[in-house]
Amino acid sequence: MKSNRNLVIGDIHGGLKGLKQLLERIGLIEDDSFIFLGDYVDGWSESAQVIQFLIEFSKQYNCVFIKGNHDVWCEQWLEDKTVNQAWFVNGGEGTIASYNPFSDEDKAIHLQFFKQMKLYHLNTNNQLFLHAGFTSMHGVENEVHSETLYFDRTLWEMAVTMDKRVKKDSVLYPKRLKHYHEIYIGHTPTIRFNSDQPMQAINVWNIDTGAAFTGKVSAVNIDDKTVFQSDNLPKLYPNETGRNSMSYNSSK
Ligand SMILES: [Mn+2]
Repeated sequence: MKSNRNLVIGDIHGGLKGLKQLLERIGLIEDDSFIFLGDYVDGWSESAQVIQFLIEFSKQYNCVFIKGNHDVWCEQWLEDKTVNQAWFVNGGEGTIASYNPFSDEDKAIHLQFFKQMKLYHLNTNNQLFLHAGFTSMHGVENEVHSETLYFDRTLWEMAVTMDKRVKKDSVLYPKRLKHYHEIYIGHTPTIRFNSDQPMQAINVWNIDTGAAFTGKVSAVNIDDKTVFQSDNLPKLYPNETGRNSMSYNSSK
């Protein structure tokens, strides 16, 4: 009997059907632990329902929830009705609609759930989990602007283009990568790099396999690197467009 699996799950973007299918394929075991990398909302039609599901799920399983940029926007709306314009055109409009069946009391519970999300998580094996990336050469604790943790793409761009001949003891080796055994991120869809699988570059693992667009919701077992995936989200929501109608260059 397998026990104590540690699973990291990438961007979900309102695709509750993808999340449920993924969890079925993982085959849940009581002792499983989960780290979710953020961006629970904005895309498919079930954003509020994803949050509701995760609130219930976290009562049964050990979970860490990281906050993504889309979650920050949704939290702001739940807090004081502020509608960020970048949010509205990148899925926020649909997320607001998904909250129609929810009472003010439900929304208050969801707001507390968003507030409790972490910007990063570091486990006892020196594995770092965050939504997007960081820029400080001294590590996440020294990031000047906390927004960077959920907006940065430079960490991934650096890792994925890095010359593999640069060894860890070289002065050229990026100092950012030296602090952590492994770094797990979402935010930048792997489908932009022509892959619907989680990607590894140096010690950075990108688990956002494009669920908001044409890709899947994915999980990786961080101990043995087993990959689990849903079907492609457009197949699960055949009458919807997700965020595919929005051009990637204008998307956040
Ligand atoms: Mn995302």
